Amino acid sequence: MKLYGYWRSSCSYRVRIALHLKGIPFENIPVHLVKDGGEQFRDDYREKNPMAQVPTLEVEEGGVVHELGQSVAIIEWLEERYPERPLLPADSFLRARTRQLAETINAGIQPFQNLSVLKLVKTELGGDEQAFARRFIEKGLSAYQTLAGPVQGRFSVGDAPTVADVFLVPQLYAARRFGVDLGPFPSLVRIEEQCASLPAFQAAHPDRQIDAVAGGSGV
Ligand SMILES: N[C@@H](CCC(=O)N[C@@H](CS)C(=O)NCC(=O)O)C(=O)O
Repeated sequence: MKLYGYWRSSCSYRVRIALHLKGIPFENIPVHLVKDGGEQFRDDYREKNPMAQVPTLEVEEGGVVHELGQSVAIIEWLEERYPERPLLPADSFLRARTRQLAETINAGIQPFQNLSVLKLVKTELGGDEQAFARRFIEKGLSAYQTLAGPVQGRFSVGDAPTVADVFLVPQLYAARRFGVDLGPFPSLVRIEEQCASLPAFQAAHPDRQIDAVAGGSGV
């Protein structure tokens, strides 16, 4: 299995966590989002992912190569194909809440902090792209903290890591990069600490990836 991704892309980070939590071996193939105008725009990469985004998971089964994009679709596929070590709770309402938490980040925050969107905000609209991203991050994290309140245990939903944590941890990493004050989100930081104690989350951390740049700036 090959994962095309970028060390500090939050969507790539989500898939790395899921793969490590499920104990699935994979090869990490870096796609640099900035170098040479962005390797995601190269024709050979667009053939794998027509949205020109990371991550893409490449899976070969029965002599057929499948290229999957969109971290939600990838993680849902992993959950179906590798049901042992589940990342969704058994109860249907808790499963729905877990997906709601993940979507609060996936649909409610990440698109508004994405590189190409921030470039437009800055260069075409003349806006402060960092402040723009912070608005959505703070709104989304606040909703997440409220929604997780009644269902959280050591992790976002109960006492085992779920898809919600797979989305939360990369989002908190991104929040810090955008200068968001995490003071108002103490329960999320506490959940993040629990996650950080697990080897799967440690192995997936951006700083541990082969394309990581020490003290890197930009994307
Ligand atoms: N909804 C997609 C979003 C993918 C996405 O936005 N990827 C970002 C990095 S996290 C990207 O490739 N950005 C490059 C660009 O905007 O040019 C997912 O969850 O995989």
